[in-house]
Amino acid sequence: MAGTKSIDPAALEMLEVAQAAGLDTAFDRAERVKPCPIGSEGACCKICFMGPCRLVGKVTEGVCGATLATVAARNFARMVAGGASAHSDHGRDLAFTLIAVAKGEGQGYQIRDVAKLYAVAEYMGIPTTGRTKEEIALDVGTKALEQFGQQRGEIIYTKRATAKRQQRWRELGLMPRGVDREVVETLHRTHEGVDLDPENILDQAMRTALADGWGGSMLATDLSDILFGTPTPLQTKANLGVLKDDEVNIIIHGHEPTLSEMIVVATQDPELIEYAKSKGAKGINLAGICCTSNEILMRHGIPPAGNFLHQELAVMTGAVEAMVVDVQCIMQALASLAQNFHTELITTSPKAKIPGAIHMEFDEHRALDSAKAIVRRAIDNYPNRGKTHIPGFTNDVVAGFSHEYLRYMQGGYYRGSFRPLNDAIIAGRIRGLAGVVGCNNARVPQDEGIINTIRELIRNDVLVVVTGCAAHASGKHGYLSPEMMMNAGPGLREVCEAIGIPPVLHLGSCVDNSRILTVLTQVATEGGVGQDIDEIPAVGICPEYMCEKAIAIGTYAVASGIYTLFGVESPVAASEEVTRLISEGWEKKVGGKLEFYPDWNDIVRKSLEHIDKKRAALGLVEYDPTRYGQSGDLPLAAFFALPPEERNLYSRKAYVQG
Ligand code: NFS
Repeated sequence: MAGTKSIDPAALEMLEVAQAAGLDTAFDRAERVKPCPIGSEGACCKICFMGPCRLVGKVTEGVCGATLATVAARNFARMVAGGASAHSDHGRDLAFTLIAVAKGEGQGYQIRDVAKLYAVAEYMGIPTTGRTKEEIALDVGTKALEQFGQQRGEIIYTKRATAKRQQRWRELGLMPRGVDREVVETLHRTHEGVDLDPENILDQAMRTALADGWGGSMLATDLSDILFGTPTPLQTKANLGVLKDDEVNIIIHGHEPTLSEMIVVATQDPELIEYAKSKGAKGINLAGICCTSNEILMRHGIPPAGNFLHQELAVMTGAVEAMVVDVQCIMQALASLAQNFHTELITTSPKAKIPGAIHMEFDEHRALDSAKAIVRRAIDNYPNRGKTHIPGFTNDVVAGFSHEYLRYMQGGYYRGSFRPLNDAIIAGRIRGLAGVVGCNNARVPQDEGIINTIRELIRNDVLVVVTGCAAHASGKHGYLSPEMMMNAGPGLREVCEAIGIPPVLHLGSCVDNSRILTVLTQVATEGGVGQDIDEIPAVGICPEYMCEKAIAIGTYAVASGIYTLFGVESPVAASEEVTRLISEGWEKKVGGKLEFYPDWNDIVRKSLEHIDKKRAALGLVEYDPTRYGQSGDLPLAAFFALPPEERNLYSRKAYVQG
């Protein structure tokens, strides 16, 4: 049975442990708790108290007369609002942190990337000459905060889209205002008896998503880079095998880098390391789960223990002294599961408490003290550890490709550009681009859709970028290691060798999907492969989506011009009209469309068809897998003949920050 639940050997091993111990996981609950067939397809309306109305069979309208399309569109728009809120609220907290740091009140934090601070100040029209970095940071933080609540007019970062895209948004009335306003308006419009036109509701869903993608999320990415450093490639390992039998294991799980960054600092504190030794441990080992893991992976090389469905499995190793969580994607089941082990579940955000967990509130004004207290508590728990079972699976990972680094690696610090990438697409060495992103979902085998999709795409010379839990899946299964270029198609392999990259590039957490928007815009601006995102041979894929954030991301990807394919099932399948509106309808408007395919084979097929169609529309040479691959084999063989420690293709020294 376990074999159908995951393709990850570490997960399968832990599921056997769970079964033997009689412990329950999301994998089991997904079998027991059947999805509601009406709600799962978008046909349930529960926004007023004459209902809930279930629009199935002969029932074609609710008590108020709302049609199935209106109900499904409203449900969809509310998912977007929920997802956009989560990502953007995370961005807002980073603005508060930057302001605190600028005022000298952010204990332990500093401004790590001054070059990025200047770049962001320039976007925002904030003067930099003759000013200290703190003065600039204060203005940037304050301006960022205003962006969230901007009531009228276009938010600043939409200027970062191509001129064509901006024009399109303006003409369609999709140009977003601040995300707070868009979310509130979406909740208003989808209240009982307001906006009843499905198409109009879905337009507002796009506008709300854009306010996140080109607003809240993009700000979250930029402010994180300013505070914690813009990522450059780092090497580490991934999967549950990164936990250590003889050290204090702390897992940081959730999303916000403000917490995890300070925990990283605290775990490196010599005094605390000594304290851990005094308790019989050899040291302190930090690992991550979900997106906060991506944040500290790409900036510090902290190993990820796994993705969303690994959170319970990590606790079940019995080797985790503390699982420290902040916000988003945290299962309530962790609290009761942890009762079976010595593991302490520690919540840290005033926004996210869990019954049964220990709450140690994290305050960014005394961040380091808060982090040290948490680490100390974990150390104190080490002597309570019982029997452990750490599955011995890890894979090599290279992570941390920011769009800045991608530019840099294609021409150096002064002459960075996207020209080599565009030339490779034009020549057909690279067939096209794909972003594979998003979650695990306990209703489908863990990692199966993600990994099969990626494997087939790189085999077909599609360069893949990954974020979120799809990035963790890639890491766990070896897809983020340079050796993976052996499995890429011949043209893509040549490019990977020439630039020195794996065929699958880790771009960060889910808010960093905004980096994908930036990369695609820069590719369009570079020229030769279309003047706007919808003309580029590129797709967005979310094979195992689980939450509203994924729907929000998918929607801003589409509104930015990306053909976006989701796995699992469509949350609006009940309404043919809404299904048509978000696919063909949106394609006519914005050039991108949203489709759902439960079978990853369909996702791969549709993606390649789309990429080839876009290549043809641009008049590029037809993709031919036999055209390339001879020249590259020799250097590749020489590369792998090197001892592993000399195979580091990434000279980090050359990339000067700040
Ligand atoms: Ni994204 Fe991150 Fe993972 Fe899905 Fe959850 S961690 S913000 S939502 S499950 S990818």
